[in-house]
Amino acid sequence: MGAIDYSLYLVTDRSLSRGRTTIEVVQEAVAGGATCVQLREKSCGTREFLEEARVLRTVTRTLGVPLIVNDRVDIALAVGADGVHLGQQDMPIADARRLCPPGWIIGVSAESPADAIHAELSGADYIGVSPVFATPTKTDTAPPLGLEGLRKIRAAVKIPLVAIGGIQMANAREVVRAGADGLAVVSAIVSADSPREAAAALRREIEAGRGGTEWARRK
Ligand code: TZP
Ligand code: MG
Repeated sequence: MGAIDYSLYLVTDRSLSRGRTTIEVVQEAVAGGATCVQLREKSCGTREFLEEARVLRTVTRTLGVPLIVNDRVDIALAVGADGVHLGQQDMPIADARRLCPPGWIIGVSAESPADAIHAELSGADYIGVSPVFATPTKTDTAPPLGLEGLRKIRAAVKIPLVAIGGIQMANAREVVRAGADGLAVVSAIVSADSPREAAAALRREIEAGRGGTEWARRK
């Protein structure tokens, strides 16, 4: 996989998908403009997670978007995903790097500039800036960083930043303007009446935000 387009980074959540399957939501969201998909499963067993990841691997390959697996290096490796996303309590980057094939994407969640600097020095490919805003989707988070916290992390590292937490239409533009390379979104897409239209609308906001980015793009 070449350079990843993090612009609109869909993070799945079956419990918020209003009865639609994760596969359906992904197909619709990518049709609308999602550029990257992370499979995030917090409650199903390993076997079910693996089976779903395998189907999603085929689907994302057909759709031409990268597949990142949340938390589980083993599942990501087993299905030939493009990479893994690791939180501060998950496997350290150095261990994941040793296990994974060359060119694999490793994303790391950072809750502070110190986390972000550490992740960059450890060889992360991108940082999930988490959370930017408070969100009911995930409540066991560090205090929200806000746009100011995002700006501080932007100033501290050079690798791509994907902002997550409470991102929706009303704030997407300002999050991009504060320095995010991409927006990671759960509920604003998976719970929308139309994930396709929600993704398309968010993409328009991202492009609008890029028209007035405070930070020179570093890529
Ligand atoms: N990590 C930090 S906040 C969050 C995750 C997985 C959930 C974001 O969900 P939403 O619905 O986009 O606010
Ligand atoms: Mg995790």
